[in-house]
Amino acid sequence: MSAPADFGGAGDEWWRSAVVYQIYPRSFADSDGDGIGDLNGITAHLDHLAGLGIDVIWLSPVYPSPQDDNGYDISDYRDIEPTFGTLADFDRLLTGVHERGMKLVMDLVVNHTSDEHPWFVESRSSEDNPKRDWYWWRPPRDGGVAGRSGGEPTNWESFFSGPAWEYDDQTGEYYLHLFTRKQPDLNWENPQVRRAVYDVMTWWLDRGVDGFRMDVINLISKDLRAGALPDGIARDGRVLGDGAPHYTDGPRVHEFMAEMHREGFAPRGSTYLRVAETPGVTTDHAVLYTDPERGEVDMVFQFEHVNIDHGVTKWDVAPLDLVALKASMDRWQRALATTGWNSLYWDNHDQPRVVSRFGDDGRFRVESAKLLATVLHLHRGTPYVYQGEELAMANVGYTSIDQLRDVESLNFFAHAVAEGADPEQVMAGIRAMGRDNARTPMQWDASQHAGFTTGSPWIEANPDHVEVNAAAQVDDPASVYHHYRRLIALRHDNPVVVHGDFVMLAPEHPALYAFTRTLEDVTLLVVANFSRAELALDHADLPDLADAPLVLGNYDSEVEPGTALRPWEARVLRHRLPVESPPSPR
Ligand code: TEU
Repeated sequence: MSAPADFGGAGDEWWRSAVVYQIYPRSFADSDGDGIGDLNGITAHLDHLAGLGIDVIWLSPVYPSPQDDNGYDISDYRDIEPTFGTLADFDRLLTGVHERGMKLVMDLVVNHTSDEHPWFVESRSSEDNPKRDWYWWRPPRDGGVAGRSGGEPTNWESFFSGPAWEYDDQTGEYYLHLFTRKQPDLNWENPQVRRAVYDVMTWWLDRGVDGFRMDVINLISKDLRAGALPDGIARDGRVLGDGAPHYTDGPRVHEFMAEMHREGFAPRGSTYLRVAETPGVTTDHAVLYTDPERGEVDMVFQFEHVNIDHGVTKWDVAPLDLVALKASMDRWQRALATTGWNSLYWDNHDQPRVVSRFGDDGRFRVESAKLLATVLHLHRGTPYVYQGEELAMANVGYTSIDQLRDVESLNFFAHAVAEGADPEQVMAGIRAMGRDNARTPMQWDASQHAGFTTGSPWIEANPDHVEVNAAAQVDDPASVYHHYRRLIALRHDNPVVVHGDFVMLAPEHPALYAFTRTLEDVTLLVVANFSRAELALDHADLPDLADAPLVLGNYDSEVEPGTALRPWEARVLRHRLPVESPPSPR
């Protein structure tokens, strides 16, 4: 096992050399046979993560929740969802994590609550309730009929299809929900709301957690500069419009984040990990969020590279354009090169599996999974591994909507089919992009339900678990799991991987992904072949590789340096810069 990241004292940015592992608790490990993952299941598998060399675990939400959006709809911020366990189970998990030298980061979902949260229950009860203003209540728009299509205060479409406003006949007003109707948006304009959020954060930090991943935190400031919330632009004569420009990186967001830092973290004597999930963020805003001088957060999850294969919507899937992917990754590497910091990820619980998406989950599943890991982990930033990514878990190949559980896919299917779309066509989009691809049970072994549960799982395991599973990989040094272990060790042992400057090479090449990382006199060169065809290393951008030793590759058998890359081959090479010859002695 490699040395863990340097967890120095206060003020030390330990997270720069760390690797984070994301757990989606519902799908990780079920200890009590109810078919749903739980905290004790996670505790029982901590050695899987310690064995990989992981530094930090990020737990997707485990709070009490009606589970309309699998826990991203929270009804109590200070307890544990009974299906997942108890606070005592949580404390045991936290102890187990800390005993292994790892850290634990919670998901903080405070753009919205559940509609079953007592705050919202109060808020909805009457127009003069003291918590009325904690959410976004608005009367029907002028000329609109309350509760009828077109009556909504703005034309914004929710992320999960349909209008972002729900009519509530209790008071005859609408409330805003950017996500499902069971996820009303909190009104961050109200200082009491902000205070309540900082109190929740303090409560968990006091309990010993090591930071937060902040869900859609760049959507908390809605644009009120025009007085009322403005309509968004609607494409192709549709009724609903895109509200994103009016709530993404809004006018007060940096003020709120600075206040959160001041109130939540600054008074404490340690360094936490604070990662902001920021859909639609620009590089300019990302620099502001992550500038250490400003102290807002440490890094952001940006979305540009995982939107590369989207058409007009995420469901119109385009083939991977490697040149575009490289251009995007390069842009972000450059933008945060001197100020700020990147998060590096391919997979999470909202994305399809990367080996199916950008790799080859057929004949070259193992090679392409290792290649994708190599390329990502050698960039500058903090890498995130999503559960099962270290095993090369793949998309399911969904053919029927009955196999799906995710509210986003179910809503999209219902809306699209109601609007006259061909169900087969709709399924094609869901098959490629549906979030349930990432949410099938973690594949522990080849047994029934992949060793995830002894009961009946809430969502079926991917049938490929008979081959793709942890038991088959942890003892096999040639496995994808061990490749991840080596990549993590490489980062821990080599400051160039953490801090080195990034330079993209051959940006226009359609199959070669090549770049260097340089720190002082050490240069690493990464060359990766995103194709099934052999690829000669003769591009003019590449240095002479004849005597560049291999640091890490994804094929078992070594080859002579400089020879063509095999299908989906990736090599990390130590590039010796030409040594300047000393002046010759007289
Ligand atoms: O996701 C926010 C988000 O913008 C997307 O990832 C979104 O789920 C996807 O692009 C829709 O196409 C976060 C959480 O990660 C996600 O699981 C939640 O559903 C969402 O916020 C609401 O809390």
